[in-house]
Amino acid sequence: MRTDIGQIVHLADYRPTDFVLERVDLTFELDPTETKVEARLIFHRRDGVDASAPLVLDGDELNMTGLLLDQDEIPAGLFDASADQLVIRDLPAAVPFEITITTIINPTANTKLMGLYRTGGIYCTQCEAEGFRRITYFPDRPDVLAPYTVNIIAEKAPNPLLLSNGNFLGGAGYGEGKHFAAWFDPHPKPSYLFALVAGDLGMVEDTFVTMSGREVALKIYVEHGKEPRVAYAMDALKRSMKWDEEKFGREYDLDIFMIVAVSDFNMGAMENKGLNVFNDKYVLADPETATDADYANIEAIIAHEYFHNWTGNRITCRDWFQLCLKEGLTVYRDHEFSADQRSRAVKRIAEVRHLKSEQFPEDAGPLAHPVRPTKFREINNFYTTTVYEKGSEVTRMIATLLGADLFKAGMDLYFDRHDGDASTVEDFVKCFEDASGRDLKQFSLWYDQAGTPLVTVSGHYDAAASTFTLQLEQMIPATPGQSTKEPMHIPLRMALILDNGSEASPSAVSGGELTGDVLHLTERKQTVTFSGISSRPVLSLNRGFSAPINLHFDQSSADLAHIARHDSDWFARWQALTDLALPNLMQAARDIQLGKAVACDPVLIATLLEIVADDSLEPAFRAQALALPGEADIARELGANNDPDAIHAGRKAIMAEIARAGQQTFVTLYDSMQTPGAFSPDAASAGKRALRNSALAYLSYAEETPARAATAFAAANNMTDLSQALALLAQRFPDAPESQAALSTFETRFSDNALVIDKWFSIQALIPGETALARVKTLMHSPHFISTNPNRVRSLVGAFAFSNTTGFNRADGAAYQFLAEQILDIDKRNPQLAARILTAMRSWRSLEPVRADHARAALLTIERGAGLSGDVSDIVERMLKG
Ligand code: 0A1
Ligand code: ZN
Repeated sequence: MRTDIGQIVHLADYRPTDFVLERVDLTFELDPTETKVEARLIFHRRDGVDASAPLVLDGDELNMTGLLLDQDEIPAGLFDASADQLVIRDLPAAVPFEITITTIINPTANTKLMGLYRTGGIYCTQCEAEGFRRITYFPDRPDVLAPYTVNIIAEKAPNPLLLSNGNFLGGAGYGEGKHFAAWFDPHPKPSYLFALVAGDLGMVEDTFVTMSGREVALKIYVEHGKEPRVAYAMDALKRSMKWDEEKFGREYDLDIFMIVAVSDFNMGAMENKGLNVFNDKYVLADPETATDADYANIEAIIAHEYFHNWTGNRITCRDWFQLCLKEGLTVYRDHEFSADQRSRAVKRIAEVRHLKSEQFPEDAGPLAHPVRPTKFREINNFYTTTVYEKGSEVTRMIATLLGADLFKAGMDLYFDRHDGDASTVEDFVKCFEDASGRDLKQFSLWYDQAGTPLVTVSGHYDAAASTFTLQLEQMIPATPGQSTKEPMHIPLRMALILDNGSEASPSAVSGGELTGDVLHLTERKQTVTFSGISSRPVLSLNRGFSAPINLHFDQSSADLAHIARHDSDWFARWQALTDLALPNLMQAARDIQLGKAVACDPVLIATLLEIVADDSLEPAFRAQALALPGEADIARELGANNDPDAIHAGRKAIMAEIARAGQQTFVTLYDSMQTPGAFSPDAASAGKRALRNSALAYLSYAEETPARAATAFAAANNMTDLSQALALLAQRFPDAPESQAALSTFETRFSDNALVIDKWFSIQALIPGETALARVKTLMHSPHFISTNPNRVRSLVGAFAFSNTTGFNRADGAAYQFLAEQILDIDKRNPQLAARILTAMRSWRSLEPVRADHARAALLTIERGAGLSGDVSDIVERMLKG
């Protein structure tokens, strides 16, 4: 057991290690329950470090069987070894020395899926963030970089494949029935990027010729029989490699790039140097089993992990507080990649939807933290949407502030200056300051201040003076540990749209800086006047979501409809529709609570129907327009004291009104948005499917019968259409015989495909209402339920807690208690997974009082749980305190 559980680590306490690690030489003798690891580590004492300073190495649940200094046994009195630390005293002051450590580890018993573990009969590792210390004692921190040699010895028959980072050195037989392989990674790397995979897997290979003409072997390993489902991932990999050369000038730097897909993995994927390990959900796809969303995710995650080779691996983080340095930047890069591969506007809308539904609640609740935190108890709990997605938005704002050319110059400088370094956010920002000459000091507050800024705006047109005046005010809400905030530098892209849809060009601007279309809000309060505006304009503000803020601007329905129809920025059009819809959805929830009839603003209905019927607009954009803000979005806007049942019923009522008004439009769309011929996962075809399936969903409200969805289910020839029809049947008409029949057909047809059975679980976990909890409990006894498989647990328990707003938030609190029991159970095997699912309750304080009391009681049940992990106790305590 680790003894540092509960200790808080502070950014301010950072200091370099006393000893410099020069080289790492690892030998693994693999065995399912007794793997022997010999680590030979060459160190020297850092200049200026006291000769009496001991070498302190991290461990976690380790069992050491040997310890040598320069090949001689170290006498008992000169070291202390516990399961979580090794301290060695009396080491040479001036010359390098070699420490050899032997540990015995049990990969089969490793249910935490950190360190070396078994999945699907193979050996696999996960070392980020602090998993390497579960393999051997080590300075397990990202600023300790060294080249690694890895020797792997294993039984040959079950383990024909022996893989590690870097380039293959060679292999041979090794005694009876065994063989070995040696790998060398010349690029100094931190331990979190170490990987080893051994076992028997199928492989698909290809090659990529880099911009300097080097041929790189590309290999994707999957379970035997799954090779036909790898083609899309391989194609996405080659496109990513090309894109990074073209857009960022980054070339791959080894002879081989490998991806291994495994079925038990705590996260999406991992960027280990030259040997990425993936959750197989983000590798495997074919039309019969993968949805359009799956294809898009595979493309994005393959790209993300590949892009880490430069942003993360070649330039890594000095300490874990700098996590956003690699994650925020790499998410920004994968977002740009997907935008270039697909429709940029639709991609941006999807990003912002995700940011608002996941990151904004995190930033507004007890788990709020800065993009670069200053303290943590358990680093695993900081792989958050704030670090990733808000971190990406901060990078995007730098690009917006500087413009494309200076942003590129800053990135080039960063790669030049810091290649091979373990860097900080300050290093990164300095590159943009040096490349542009712009002072980014105030801007840097985005890294340090948590909370979503609220910008309140009012506008006034003075016809006599031909001026348009904007009053802007920013407020950053208090968050745990940060009660007061400084005003931030907020880049707001904007336009003043005239009656005919054209954009006004002001003759002068006073009271604020406008560069191009970017208005710089830097003060707490600012009044900006635009002169030479000949008629009353409609303000389009925060175009493209240039800043991740909440915007309060009381615009009339007519003005919003004007933007929705005429703005040249598609994102702004979607945003205006959202702003038109939200007050209706909020009012509907209030009306339901008061027992009043729900009514929808005719301007919303007319604008929406006009847009979705406009064939000059991309189908994917129209589908986004039809997807009204979700229940979590409405809850967020309503703020405190919200009632999930009323929100759900109100949203349904609004959808039904739109559906009845637009029934003919939806029938036409449903009939016309077909994608005949062979299935193609391209963005345009996916957009048509999305629009057709939205029409189908609205028609289920207009027609109030499962018939059309049942026909769609029977006719579907791809997983997108099939799963959407099934979800519609199950979630809208749970008791209909058609729905029960479809669920069982689906189960039988895909019973041997784990990723599709995950969908079957999620679809049922999301059936709303009072019966949901009993259904989820029953499903946990299904023969398909595997409590040790993270994807399966997430697809049932996770989907229920995160996304079934009515079922999970039932008024009697029974589902909160159910979750508490599940968290305590999962925590015994896999603390990381338990902690992550528990964050589903992060917004518990904004529930109405009865539910909030039940939620608190469930959190207390967890807090009192025996033997709670550091991961879960960190989350539960912050949730109760914040
Ligand atoms: N660096 C990975 C995320 C990751 C983090 C921790 C893990 O441990 C279970 C696994 C993966 C990424 O950003 O993709
Ligand atoms: Zn990442």
